Amino acid sequence: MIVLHQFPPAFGLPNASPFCMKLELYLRMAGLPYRNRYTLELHKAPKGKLPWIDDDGTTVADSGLIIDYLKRKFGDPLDSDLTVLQRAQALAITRLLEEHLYWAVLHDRWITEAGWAMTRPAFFGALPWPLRIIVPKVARRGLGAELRGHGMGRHTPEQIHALGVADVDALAALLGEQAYFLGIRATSVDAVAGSFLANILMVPLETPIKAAAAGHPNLVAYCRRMAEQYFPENYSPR
Ligand SMILES: N[C@@H](CCC(=O)N[C@@H](CS)C(=O)NCC(=O)O)C(=O)O
Repeated sequence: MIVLHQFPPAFGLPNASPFCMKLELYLRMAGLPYRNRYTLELHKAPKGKLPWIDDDGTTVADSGLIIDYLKRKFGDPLDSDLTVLQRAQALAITRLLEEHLYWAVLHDRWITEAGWAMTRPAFFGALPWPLRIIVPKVARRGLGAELRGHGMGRHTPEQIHALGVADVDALAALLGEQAYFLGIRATSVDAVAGSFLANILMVPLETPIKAAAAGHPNLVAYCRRMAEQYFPENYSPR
């Protein structure tokens, strides 16, 4: 049995980490049985980040590498008939979401005061005193350093929002009138897009990036479609 090590649910979502939610979404889309193990123990994760899996003694870290592993071991029901062009489109969409838009969202959650007022209690509220005071400060400082290391954190908030809005507008154009990002059938890139868009549209934090996404009816409908199809039991869509 696959054991999925991920953060506990937060913000009314299956997971407030888009990478954790992506993997759980993929497992559901591919029809693979799994069990959740909710954890905050990053030091036990093979690469110090979540999610990771333990598949009957085989540990694999990184959502993308885990999906590659799952495809090799259990087959590829979602992507096996994709063309070379569709695979390239999926890769480009994935990179946009994971390597760019993600960092703009992190900025809004961890650096802005409104975001921090939501993130801090949701992620650290269950810690005992004095960890509840110390850990969030250290984590926020570390996240700020990561944002600067990436480069996103060197921009002004206005510039970060403009960059994120451009990503969201591009996603809306790419989705167009299609039901899923590559056409009429859901493929693994929808695990990425569905989880990242839910982490913008279905989180109670009002930002220019969320407003831009909410202004695209196709993205809003897509997000709901994915939620209702794959997480009918534990979503509280806003
Ligand atoms: N490339 C990784 C990224 C995973 C990732 O960034 N996870 C974040 C949560 S969204 C994490 O565990 N952060 C903790 C940390 O960096 O200390 C994947 O696809 O799994």
